[in-house]
Amino acid sequence: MVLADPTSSESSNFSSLPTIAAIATPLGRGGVGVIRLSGTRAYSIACMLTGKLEFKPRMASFCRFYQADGTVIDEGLVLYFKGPHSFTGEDVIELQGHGGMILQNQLLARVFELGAKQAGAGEFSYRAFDNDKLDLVQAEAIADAIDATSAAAASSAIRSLSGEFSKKINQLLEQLIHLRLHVEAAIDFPDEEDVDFLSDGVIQSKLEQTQEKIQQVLATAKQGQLLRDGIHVVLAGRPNAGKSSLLNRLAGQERAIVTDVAGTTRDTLQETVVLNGLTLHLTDTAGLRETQDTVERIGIERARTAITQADILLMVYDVTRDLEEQITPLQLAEQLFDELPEAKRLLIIANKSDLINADDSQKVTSNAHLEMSNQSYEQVNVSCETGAGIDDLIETLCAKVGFHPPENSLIARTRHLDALRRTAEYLAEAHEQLTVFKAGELVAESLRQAQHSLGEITGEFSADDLLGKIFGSFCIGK
Ligand SMILES: Nc1nc2c(ncn2[C@@H]2O[C@H](COP(=O)(O)OP(=O)(O)OP(=O)(O)O)[C@@H](O)[C@H]2O)c(=O)[nH]1
Ligand SMILES: [Mg+2]
Repeated sequence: MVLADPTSSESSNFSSLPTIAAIATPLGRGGVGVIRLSGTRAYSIACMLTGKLEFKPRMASFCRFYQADGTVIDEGLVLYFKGPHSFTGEDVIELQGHGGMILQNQLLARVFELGAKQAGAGEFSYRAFDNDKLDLVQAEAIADAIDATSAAAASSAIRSLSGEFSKKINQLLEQLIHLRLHVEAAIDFPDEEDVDFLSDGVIQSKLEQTQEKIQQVLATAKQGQLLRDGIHVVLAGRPNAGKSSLLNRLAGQERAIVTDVAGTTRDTLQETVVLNGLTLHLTDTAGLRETQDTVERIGIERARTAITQADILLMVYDVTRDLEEQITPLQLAEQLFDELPEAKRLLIIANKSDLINADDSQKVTSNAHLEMSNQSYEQVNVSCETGAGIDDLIETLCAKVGFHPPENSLIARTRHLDALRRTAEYLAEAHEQLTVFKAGELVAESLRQAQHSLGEITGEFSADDLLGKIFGSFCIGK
């Protein structure tokens, strides 16, 4: 997408930007299809397209849409939003015709003929951002609401869109600016009336309050990021352990082929499910073993790649066999990673608990953790056959990634978490400069950087390439 350079004189005068148009509804058949236009020529294009001389803002007008030679392309409604009271802040026209691809494409071609240009990905949202109709968090929330994979993620995105998350960030920014003013004053007027502002404790307590607030927002944002992105869970283990059966159990349908032949799964297989509100991107993999079979070897290679990319790895083993065999699930994990992965990334799944008798069952049940190399690995006992233990597994997974969304959660992205973490680091630096070194200038500098990092979230300070990346990932027509 070609974005206008926000620093150029053109962007401050959007009348020089081309009028853009795009189909805003999904491609394909539908009762209604919407084409959206934004820019100074949108209104005149609508007049030329329909032969009407006037449209009243925010009123629907029923019209025919004409080709240059006067033939009718389609008929439908024209909606006019006069800038700056529109989504983009520019004049916006919406053409609501019928939802067939041929009709929509003909109408769009005619709109181009009349002077509009194809909108790039996210260009409508970018213009809204550029004209201060939305901040960056809100623009991202539109994309997140559309792409949401769960109801909770969608409603969180809508809350962020309405500005709730931005409000939290802006309150923090205000707090920070206030703090900076205090510090700057303390530097400029040292020992005024015999009071050393840097040491009188006021700045320190204000700084600590801000640090506490950042941690609260960070915790909310972490939940929002999990809601938005979910987690990548890879199912690995020896052939026949029941990995594909587990995938099917979690998916609630027969997605993967299950047989008693060891080596059934050859390729990796993905399925996305939402369980307890958390989106799990599951990957079933080929059973890990030495093999001469070319196809199986490629499958195992793919399994290894998937395993290293997992947020959480489920090492599935067959309780009736594997512990008696040479290799435990932990030894297998160690082989895969050359060393054991962090305990928080690994969960041991003891499968086929329905096949063991009561005595052995006790042994397995008490085995809630596996110990190796001084680390303790959590284990969940399940039966993919009966479904026993599956709820436990889901709860353990949520707990492992710290997922417990509050009632009114807000959607957030990794980008926001990174910026908040950096802000927290600069504040910690400022705290150290203040309390240990009593270095006023350095406190001021760390606070300035903290404010800068925080401002990146709402787009107050954002580099052009970051904006291009964010808006470029939106779909056309947004
Ligand atoms: N009794 C019992 N059988 C199970 C259970 N889970 C899986 N099985 C059986 O174990 C066999 C292997 O299951 P799969 O899910 O194909 O195992 P896998 O780990 O995907 O195997 P590969 O794809 O060959 O690596 C099948 O016959 C399943 O029906 C369970 O909890 N209890
Ligand atoms: Mg399988």
